[in-house]
Amino acid sequence: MSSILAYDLGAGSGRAVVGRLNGNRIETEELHRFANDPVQVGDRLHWDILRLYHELKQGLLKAKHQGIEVASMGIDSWAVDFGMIGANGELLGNPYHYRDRHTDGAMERLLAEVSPASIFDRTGIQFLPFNSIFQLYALKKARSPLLREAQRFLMIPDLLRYFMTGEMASEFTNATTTQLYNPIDKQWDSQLLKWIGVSESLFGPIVQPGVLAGELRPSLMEELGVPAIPVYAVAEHDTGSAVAAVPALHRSFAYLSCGTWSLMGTEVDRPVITEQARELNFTNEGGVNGTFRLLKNIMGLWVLSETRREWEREGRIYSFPELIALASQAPAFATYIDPDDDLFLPPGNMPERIRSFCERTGQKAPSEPGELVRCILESLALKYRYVLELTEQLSGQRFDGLHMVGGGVQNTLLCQWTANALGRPVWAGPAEASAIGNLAVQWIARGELADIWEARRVIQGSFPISVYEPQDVEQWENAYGEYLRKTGLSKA
Ligand code: LFR
Repeated sequence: MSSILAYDLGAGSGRAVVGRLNGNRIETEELHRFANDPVQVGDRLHWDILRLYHELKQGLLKAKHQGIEVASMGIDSWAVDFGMIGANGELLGNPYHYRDRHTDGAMERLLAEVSPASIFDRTGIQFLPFNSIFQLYALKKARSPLLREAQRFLMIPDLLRYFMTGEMASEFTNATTTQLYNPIDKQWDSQLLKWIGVSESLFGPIVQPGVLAGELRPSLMEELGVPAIPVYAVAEHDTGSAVAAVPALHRSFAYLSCGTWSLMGTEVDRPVITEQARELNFTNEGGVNGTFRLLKNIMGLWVLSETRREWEREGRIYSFPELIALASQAPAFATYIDPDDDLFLPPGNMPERIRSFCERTGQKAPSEPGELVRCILESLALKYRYVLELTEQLSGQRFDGLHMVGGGVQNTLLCQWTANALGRPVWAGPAEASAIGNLAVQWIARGELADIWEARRVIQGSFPISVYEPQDVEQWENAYGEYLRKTGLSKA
């Protein structure tokens, strides 16, 4: 039984997970877990990319020390962010964090020159102010020296894979999130690059998940004292990997990948590039096996973690279980937010912003921690209902329930409230979906699993899935009406 390795980097933490396939059962073991703390320097917020690379090496060292022979490996991470490689093959500068404010106003500025329809028709990608297209446009407008010197654009997992192997290639699932990839022509879109004034020569070949993309470079093997390990391009966008691991047994299913972000939608065979999809701001991100993820970003547990961080700054330390306990004791349905309001995107004082949202919308502002957390979690559950109904409209399907995967499934209160808000069951698990999807793509590439559907069957049989049946449906139904009214969202 061979051991393979998945690196999964989230916006808050990363992990190295070893997977073994034992007949029809997957066994996983977390070898290494590490924090991913972005670093503010002056006005700019960066990823600590070299530290992350250091942590990847620690994963390999831990495997070696435990006598694990790693047969292959793959890396996935959050999307849209990138590094630039210069003429000498070295990284230029520190990659920006997608929540950095250098992109403020860039999307509006570009959309005043080029119509949203002409960008959406070429990409099928939702408009998020931090998409790589707007980051690059902001760099261009700021006359960033980065663009003058750059020879190659590499997204975060491509970059880390390059550090490890010395080979440069852009992986498909993550490439689609740039909003510069054209899924009809199946290549980088030259017209879009012309519009933003960025040279097409920066963009290299695109490889599909499952392609063997190199092996550890000799200097790294020597440094760590490890043998040559094959490195696969997996679904390098973490959401792509997470959805590959949804334990669905049939073609038509709805998912919620729940972590820092909440990504909700369905899997489709072809991108849905229609006026309705553009108006609802849905996206079509590339998936495994030629599929696409018709989904919408919801701000997710970021609002909660950033709220907790604010309290921490004030010296009030709460664990997540403590916050959940406080929320469950606070009064129900008191105030609501739309987590997707622009207010909540950048890092900062979330309790204050939640209060200002409530004041703006004529609601009594929550003040106690339990009230704030209750407001966030109820609002998320209700927003999930809103987006699920939009997904149904857009895809012409009706879903019997919702598959919820990712770290958010550990929040049992959120799982239950989501089932209540939807009036449908929630099937929660696995929590480590991205790492498992990363492993699954490697097993398929290695010929150990037949295809994505066999992978999903095996995942379904290997990990516990908790079922949440809806409760208090009538109260939640009433709350949904109130929610739409108070947040100003119109009926789906
Ligand atoms: C989730 C995720 C989302 C993407 C956001 C920013 O981790 O990858 O899919 O929209 O992070 O990159």
